[in-house]
Amino acid sequence: NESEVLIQTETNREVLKNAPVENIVTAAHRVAGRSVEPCLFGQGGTCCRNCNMGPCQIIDGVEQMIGVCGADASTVAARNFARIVAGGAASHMDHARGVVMAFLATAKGEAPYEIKDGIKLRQVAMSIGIDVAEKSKEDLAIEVGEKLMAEFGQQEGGLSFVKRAPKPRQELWKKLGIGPRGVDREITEIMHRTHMGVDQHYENLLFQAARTALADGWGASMIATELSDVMFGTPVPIRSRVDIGVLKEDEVNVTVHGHEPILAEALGMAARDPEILEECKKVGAKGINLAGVCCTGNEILMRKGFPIAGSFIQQEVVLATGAVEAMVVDVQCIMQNVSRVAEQFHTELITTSDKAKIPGATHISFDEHRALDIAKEILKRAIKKFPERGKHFVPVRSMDVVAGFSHETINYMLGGRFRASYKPLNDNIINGRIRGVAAIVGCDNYRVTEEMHVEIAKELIANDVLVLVTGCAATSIGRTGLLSPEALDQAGPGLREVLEAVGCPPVLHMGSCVDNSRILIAATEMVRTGGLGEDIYQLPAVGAAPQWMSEKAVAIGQYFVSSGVDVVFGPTFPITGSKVVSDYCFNKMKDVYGGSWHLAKKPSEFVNIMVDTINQARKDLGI
Ligand code: BF8
Repeated sequence: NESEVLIQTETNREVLKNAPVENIVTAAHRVAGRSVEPCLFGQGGTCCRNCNMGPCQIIDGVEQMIGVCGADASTVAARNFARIVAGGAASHMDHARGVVMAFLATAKGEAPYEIKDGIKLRQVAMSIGIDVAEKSKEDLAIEVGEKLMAEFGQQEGGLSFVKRAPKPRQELWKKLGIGPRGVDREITEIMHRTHMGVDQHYENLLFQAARTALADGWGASMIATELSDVMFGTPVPIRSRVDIGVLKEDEVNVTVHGHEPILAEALGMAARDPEILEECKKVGAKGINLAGVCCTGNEILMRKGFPIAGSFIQQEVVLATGAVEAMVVDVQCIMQNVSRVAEQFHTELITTSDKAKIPGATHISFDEHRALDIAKEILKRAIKKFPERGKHFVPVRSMDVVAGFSHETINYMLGGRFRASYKPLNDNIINGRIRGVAAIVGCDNYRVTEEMHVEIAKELIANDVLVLVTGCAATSIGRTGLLSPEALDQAGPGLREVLEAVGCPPVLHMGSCVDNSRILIAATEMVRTGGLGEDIYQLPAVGAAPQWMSEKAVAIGQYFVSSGVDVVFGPTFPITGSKVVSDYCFNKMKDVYGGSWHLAKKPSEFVNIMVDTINQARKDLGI
């Protein structure tokens, strides 16, 4: 029923109404057109498909409704939850592996990138116990890369970056037996322990889920962020634009969609190559307009200022403009339907990862050793498509954003006039000008109203809460103007006073989803600076993913909870079919980690939980 289709964002509605091809079908239409309701057993986490005696659908408390093997709702929900975390963490781990491989190739002079941030390289090296004295940038980079690469296959011992966490936190993980041993090992163990007839205690399963999530946040994601910064430059504040209106009439529009910065950086380099510009001229285009979709967009926005054409829920609509010559994708969050929408236009869909092929797409295998040549080949294909652009509709709407708030930038900008430090931030929290810090992260999703991220962010800044954003939440908040210093007039008086003095927006864009690791580092720095307790759980800080969609979001949420942060998810959470596991995640984890999961549906519920959590932490600190 067309009238029930909830098309999110004004721009999406405008494009679909004016698209040159009628009846473009997007995820929003498919949600409305579903003939069966989503399965409640699946939604609550109590459908077990882990062996072929089933599938077994289990209702908590109904005696005869246990699995054929006898598994009850708590076992099944915990097993399924652990597998979700494994899926999410694996994505970040494989992403990080790709970054380290490109990093090593770069250090050895075998890839066309460079080691851009020598200062950060030395800081990273020292933080993982490597002696930096008298080593060339390249030699040091090889040593760092090899040490971190070895941690993927490591069987025993800890991960280097875990040692950055506050000492009491590390001791807690040790006591609980959940310090990650190797990046890849924890995933294998989850898959083993959730196989039929292995681990059947929900708490034990959830400890392994926590350990795997920590291997993601304090391992893989941190490796990806840190080495990408060293290789491509640590973000500093940069102005750009977001929303579909960034597509250009007179340029070859190439959207790059997915996650790994290695491909996008190469396309960025190739887009400015004289040979490519010459080719553009030949077809009457002024140049290449490279625009991001999803987290790849955040990566090149933060570091290079390239615009973002769309978040997750805009990926099909970006193509529905008929103005995109090529959509180049790598991995994660790419809907298969982009292929069908592309086919309705002149748009070429190009897959580049051998791990991710899509029927109907052209596959050009990307290899960092030949990055620039491959990027040029891709752009030449896009340029050839430009003369074929037929009827199209490019909306006017796009919004100014300031991005680039790495933890180093926050340190520098909020750090006072004389030297970079978190002390002024802590002082402003202690004196109450800033009530606390909240992260709004994760996906956007067709299951909820479009304004969730925005309404929550607005309410929080009005309450003097400093808001940090990453992922598609950052893009959707960016579309409404909150990522620009002009939005400070919507902030509470204390927050406004602090941020006005340094010219910061009230909502700070910290990057892609792997860049949630920047928030872990910022939190650790706040603890280390003093005055706000000895461990992360004491900070007046909270996280939320109000429109989560992907397994990665759950892995991220779990590493925050296990690091001591309260995290609010909604509108559903995949363990609610088991009362025991719900009680454990929503209550008992607070005793175990100092932070727990929370569930909310409406923006006002999110805000209440988040502000209450911050107020309670302030009270406990006596500030
Ligand atoms: O890693 S926020 S929809 S793009 S999963 Fe995907 Fe979610 Fe967007 Fe990035 Ni993150």
